[in-house]
Amino acid sequence: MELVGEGKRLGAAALPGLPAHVARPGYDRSALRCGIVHLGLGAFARAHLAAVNDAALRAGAGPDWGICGVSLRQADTRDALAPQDGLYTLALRDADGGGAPRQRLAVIGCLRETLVAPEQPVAVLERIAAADTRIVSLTVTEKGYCHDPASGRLDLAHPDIAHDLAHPESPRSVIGFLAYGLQRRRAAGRAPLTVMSLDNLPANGRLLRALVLTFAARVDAGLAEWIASGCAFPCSMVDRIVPRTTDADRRDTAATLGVRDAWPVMAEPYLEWVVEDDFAAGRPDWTAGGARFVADAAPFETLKLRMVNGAHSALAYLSVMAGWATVDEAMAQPGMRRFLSELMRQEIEPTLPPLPGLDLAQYRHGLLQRFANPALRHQARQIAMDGSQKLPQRLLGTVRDRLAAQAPIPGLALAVAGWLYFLRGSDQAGRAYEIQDPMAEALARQHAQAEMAARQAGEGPAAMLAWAGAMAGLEPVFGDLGQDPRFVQALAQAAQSLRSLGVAGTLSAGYPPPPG
Ligand code: CS2
Repeated sequence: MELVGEGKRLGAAALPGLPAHVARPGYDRSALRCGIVHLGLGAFARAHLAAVNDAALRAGAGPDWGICGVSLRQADTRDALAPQDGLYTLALRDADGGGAPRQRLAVIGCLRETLVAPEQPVAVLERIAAADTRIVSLTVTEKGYCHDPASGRLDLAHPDIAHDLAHPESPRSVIGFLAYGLQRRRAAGRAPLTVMSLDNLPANGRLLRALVLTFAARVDAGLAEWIASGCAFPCSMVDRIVPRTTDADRRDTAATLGVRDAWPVMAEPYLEWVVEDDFAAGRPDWTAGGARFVADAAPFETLKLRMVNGAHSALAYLSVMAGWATVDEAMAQPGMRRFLSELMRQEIEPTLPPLPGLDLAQYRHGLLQRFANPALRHQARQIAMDGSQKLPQRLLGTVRDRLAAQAPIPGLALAVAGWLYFLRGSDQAGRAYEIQDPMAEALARQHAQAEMAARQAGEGPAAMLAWAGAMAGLEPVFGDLGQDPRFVQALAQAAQSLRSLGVAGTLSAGYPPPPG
């Protein structure tokens, strides 16, 4: 990361001098207490939760709802933002009717404190226990939950979990931080609070509750009981595309602001947040920033994970293999838009629970427009990360529902085959890349075994069937799906097409074929 040039830096003193078109806090920041402790202070949280919370504060939510942001691994966010009084810029980018890029800038003010967990683990635990704290929220990505993706159970063999069970003063995992932070809270005689997951996992609140309770029960049965009976774990659906910030984004933001911002965040204007109205110790009125409170978030989560994230992952693996760097570049390739549209229309949409009032065709069109946004430059490689943690809820649940309904899965199989193909570690032009995935080693072993099985099976369809069967045997990801011959057969067919025609050839041939 480069610290963009010389000159004045964004901070409280710079606010009055910013160009008039840049929105700014407009509430009394110095009066803010940290009612929210947020674990995982990445770009997504700063462009989603914090942006919505900022809107609530501007609308008069009051001084209780500042955010203490916690980075779980690196110090870079704190190092960038602390010298700026926690202020940073959010740039919402898209294109106007004529296709010209445009952006709207706002300085977000609700981040009042930043902590770095490995440097100050006790400070983080104390923050969770503090009297002011009423919500602990999380964006730690799928792998941060330390669970087995196929079964949803806490992975007790995970090195961070094993470490945390032995080190109550210096946990590493979010599960450890939550359990020991709540233990301190209980010991201090403070009231239970809300623990709110904002990650792309189905029933994220219920999953998190089960993981925390499993861990807490090993620490102290009374603690587990206190958490189970008093803390709330609302489920939520979150949606906003937030690419990683680049140095070009930093330069561009500095040029517009007239001051340097070490870590602005870029996002699309679109935002969805549907959260269950189940809070143990109050909450701000986030509707001011576009949130919706509901009794049951499950249908919204399924819609979002299967349509947005399912299509995103399908596009990402095929694009990496074909050498298309960004999502908008991939969307401009012959066949890609059609493939994603048909994947959603024919295979994903029939599996979705009813959502009264939702026009699915419009949602699908809107989503394809969002992917085509030329101002985001969202890297396919970023989405391709951590596939072992993402595929179950993005694609495999849909596959299961389709198979249970005796329905065909050619598009879903192409998406999954894209991931398996991507795991070979080099694209179609032979350029090597690293597989970033907590299961990278197991995936590489499985891939090598599958290649061997294919060679032993000979040529053509038999070889592809052996290959697909071996890859689908990856139990932590596929569970029992790997035993279903219909799944293995569809995977083999899609993989065969990718191998013989390549990604571009497969898509322009109109894969998957129309039904009937
Ligand atoms: C993406 C998501 O990186 C990924 O895996 O699919 O981060 C996606 O951009 C968001 O979930 C959109 O809400």
